Amino acid sequence: MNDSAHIPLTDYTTFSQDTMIEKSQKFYEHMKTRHSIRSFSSKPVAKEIIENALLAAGTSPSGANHQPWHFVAISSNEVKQKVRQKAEEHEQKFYSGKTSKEWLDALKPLGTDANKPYLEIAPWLIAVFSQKTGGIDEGQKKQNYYIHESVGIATGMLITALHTAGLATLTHTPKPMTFLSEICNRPDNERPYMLIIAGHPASNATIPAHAIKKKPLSSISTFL
Ligand code: IYR
Repeated sequence: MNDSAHIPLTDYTTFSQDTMIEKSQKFYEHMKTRHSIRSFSSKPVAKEIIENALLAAGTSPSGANHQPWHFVAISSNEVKQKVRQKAEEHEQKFYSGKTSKEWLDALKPLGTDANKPYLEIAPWLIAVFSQKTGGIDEGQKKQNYYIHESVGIATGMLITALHTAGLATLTHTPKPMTFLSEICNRPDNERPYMLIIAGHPASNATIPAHAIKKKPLSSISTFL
């Protein structure tokens, strides 16, 4: 097939308006039950579930379809321990001194601190990397475009896929995150974007009341 060939769209599904309304409502109800979880169970999660979620994330739209992402799925206890140790080192600095009072105050309702036991307890950590260069085919070194937008959408789709599979997640962004490149042995054209913790919630997991307060539609949207 030549580079500019187009193929017929054959996998688009049409629904009645009533079905569309029902599906959109159900999806909203489903997404309302996604919560950032900070207390995980060590119950194992099959690799196949993570693979399927990553395949779903890989269908994300991206600049020039270059798919400028790489996901490192970590289940090795040894690697998880390294990640926890480095992340906690950075978080200790974040929470004791170098962060503005305004930022620390904003985090108070979440009850977070420098301790991140879930980085070892949860069965999976998924380190998301963005690629400055790549291209659509393996091994290319072309410029990538709209990298943050593309990786952001793919990460959102990953979280949605994991949630839909029945897993709890946490989006974690230790600052700085460069240690993830070293631990995961990633090449120079990649930057760590986010760390997703995935697994089952601990039986006594709680969520901050602050986190379920979502802005109303009238505040997050305008219809013209
Ligand atoms: N990375 C730190 C701090 C933190 C920052 C924000 I913005 C959050 O929404 C939550 C936490 C931590 O994980 O504790």
